[in-house]
Amino acid sequence: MTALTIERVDLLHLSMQLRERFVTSFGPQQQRDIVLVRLYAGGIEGWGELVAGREPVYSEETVVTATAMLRHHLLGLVLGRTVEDPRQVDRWWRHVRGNHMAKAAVEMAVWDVWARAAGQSLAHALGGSKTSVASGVSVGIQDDTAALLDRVAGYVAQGYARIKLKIAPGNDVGLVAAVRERFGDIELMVDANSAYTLDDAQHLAALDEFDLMMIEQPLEHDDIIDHATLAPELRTPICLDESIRTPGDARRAHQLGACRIINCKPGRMGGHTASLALHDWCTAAGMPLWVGGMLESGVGRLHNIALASLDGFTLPGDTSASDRYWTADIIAPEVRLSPDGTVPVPTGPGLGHAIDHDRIQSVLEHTETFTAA
Ligand code: NPQ
Ligand code: MG
Repeated sequence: MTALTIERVDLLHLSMQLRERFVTSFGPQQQRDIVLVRLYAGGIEGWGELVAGREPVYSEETVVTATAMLRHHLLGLVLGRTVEDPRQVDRWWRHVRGNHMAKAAVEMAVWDVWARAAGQSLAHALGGSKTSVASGVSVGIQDDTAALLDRVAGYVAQGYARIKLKIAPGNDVGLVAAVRERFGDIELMVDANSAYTLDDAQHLAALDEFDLMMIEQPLEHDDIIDHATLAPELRTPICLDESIRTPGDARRAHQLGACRIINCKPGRMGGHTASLALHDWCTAAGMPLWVGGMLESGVGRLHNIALASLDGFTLPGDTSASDRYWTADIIAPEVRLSPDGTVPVPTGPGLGHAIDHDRIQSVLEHTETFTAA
């Protein structure tokens, strides 16, 4: 493998409107501030996406903190460096704590550039062999039950492999009952994004009769102890999202019995290398795993699909089609759902779809450029 020297990094600041409001227990989202990383190495471009939100609601990282970390601490550790293997990148910033989303945005761009240089798809470079990945869809909280049933009907008709309902106190058991009643035995799960406490254990146990695949992150974002207390109170398996930031978190959660399933988001884990480590640990432990989503543009979406092509991602991901979130995505072609509820894993070099530069221009706010000193 040839060595690539990282010559330049551009941060492209985009403002993209969601096609519809997405309401979770964090509140409503209508727009995403997306920062793309365009990394040049050996004369080749690689792309990554910062998945932090404008507000620190999903995690403490935001677009402002993550871009500050990139400017002041992280980009200086990559510019001018030579990569033989993208697994080296994690070691360059081993003395920088946390800030996984900021790190992932660059680390994943390095994986893309490296795969392109090797003439391989990113999926292949990561060790994936699936040609398509089962895809679910995450449905936000709606104004009323009728609106939710309409939304779900549309996604079921498109063929999504499972439906995930966002829940919060006051919008939970009744919604699940209504969806079960109308759609029968579809693959169904819920995500609470930390909206409950241990005092709600009895209430959450009322979900047991609906045979949900899992309940995602019912309790605090940074807590695995209370999840371990809750787990035996529920028949519904607990899946952890926010609480799992390292492979060690997964091992400890498993040891305590805090979860039976894990959602892997490469942004939350700090990139593909850490996600592969989580994947390998889960495979060895027999822990079902799937790839989550952060309302990504096409760049982050294609990264998630490439990762989901590994065999250990055994459950459908939040790897929805571009049109789930965007009226026009920034890649060509866009990601499309097949009638069998999967999305294809691209086979071309790197991410495998072209970047739509005209679309990027139309949502671009400004660009910052960093070069090796
Ligand atoms: C989850 N995503 O699994 C997240 C939550 C989420 C697809 O359900 C801005 C940025 C708003 C990231 C809202 C899905 C967000 C966000 C929700 C992530 O928990
Ligand atoms: Mg979640």
